[in-house]
Amino acid sequence: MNKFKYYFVLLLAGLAIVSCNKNDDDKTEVVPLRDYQEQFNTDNADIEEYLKTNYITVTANMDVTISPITDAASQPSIMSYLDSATYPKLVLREIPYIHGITYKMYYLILREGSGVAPMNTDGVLTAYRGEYLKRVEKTDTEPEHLTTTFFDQVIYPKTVIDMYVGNVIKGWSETFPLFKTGTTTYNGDGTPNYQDFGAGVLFIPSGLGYYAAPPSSSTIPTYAPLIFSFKLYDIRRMDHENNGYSNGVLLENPDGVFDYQEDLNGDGFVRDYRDTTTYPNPPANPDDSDGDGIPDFLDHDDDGDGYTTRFELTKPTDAPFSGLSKYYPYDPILDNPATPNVDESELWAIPRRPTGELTDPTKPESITNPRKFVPEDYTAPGRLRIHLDKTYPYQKN
Ligand SMILES: [Ca+2]
Ligand SMILES: [Ca+2]
Ligand SMILES: [Ca+2]
Ligand SMILES: [Ca+2]
Repeated sequence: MNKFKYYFVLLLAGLAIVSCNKNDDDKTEVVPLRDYQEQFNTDNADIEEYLKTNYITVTANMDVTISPITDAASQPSIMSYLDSATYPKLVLREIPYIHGITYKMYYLILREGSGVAPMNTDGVLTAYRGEYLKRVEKTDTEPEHLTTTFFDQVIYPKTVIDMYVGNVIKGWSETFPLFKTGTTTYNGDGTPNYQDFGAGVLFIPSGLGYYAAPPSSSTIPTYAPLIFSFKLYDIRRMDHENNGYSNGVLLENPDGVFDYQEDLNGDGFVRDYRDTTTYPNPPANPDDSDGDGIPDFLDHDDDGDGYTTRFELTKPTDAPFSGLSKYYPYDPILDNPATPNVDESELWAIPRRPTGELTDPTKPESITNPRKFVPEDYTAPGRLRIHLDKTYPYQKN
């Protein structure tokens, strides 16, 4: 379903590999990608040195300044916050499977946030500032040392970034779900005020950044670890089934179940392990109901029963199923008190296989003698919803 996307990614990588033109005889030298494990070891050593030799100051609005330590007594290193009981707290997170190795990534929690966390495939509205880390060789006047160079920032974000379709670096999508939004109030002119939002600093090894292929429009060198400070202002829930690309345009056909509702093991992440460029040795996918390799968040038929999820979620046309949509919502929706003239309630959520009386109690349950739905079938917590139940609709044999 998404193979076009992978071709695109491969093409980008290919361009980076062959772009080193040499000599005047028009021969192109192919530079192989560096070994992922070796590059990670180098990056991690640089990041750890940086964390031990720099300190951070944070304003009330979560703006950060990181500077080299000049007075160890008054300037605790960033590394000293590792596993701290209070904030700031530095965390070392293991991220397995990407490029066939287990990455480790440091991130600093300045504040977790009081709102909701995005999935790794959701949209995020974030203010951020990015720098890259570089080791400078020894010169006659200076010893070998690490420098950081600013490359990009957004202070007043207006665009939600889709972390899946937008193809953001893994250092972002593997970390943002560990933070939450805050609360938003609006000024008289409609401009937003964000409070209590999650904020942090990411220290990203190059393999979870741009590796050998930084954006050509940027000043980032190849194989550069990245440092992002960010504020998570808002998120947008996404529903990502699509039919690939046509002339570069994504043909969207979502199934009506948001990605976060297709996260079967509830860990905040859904991943497509068919992308063997990113996952050369993939694990079993915990978010793939029918085990066909297509994770639920991209699968048009989650339970593999031959009926699309969209079909299985379609409400009958007779009363009392009238509502705002012809499809069942995932859970019942309550009326919004902020809009007293509109009734947004949708009581008939995605049901489980019906558990009521048989249509004809004298005969066994079958495709021609189904049970009737009862109200709890639409509301029982933890119910196996029909689009994930292979035994519904009733099988023909
Ligand atoms: Ca979906
Ligand atoms: Ca998951
Ligand atoms: Ca599947
Ligand atoms: Ca199905």
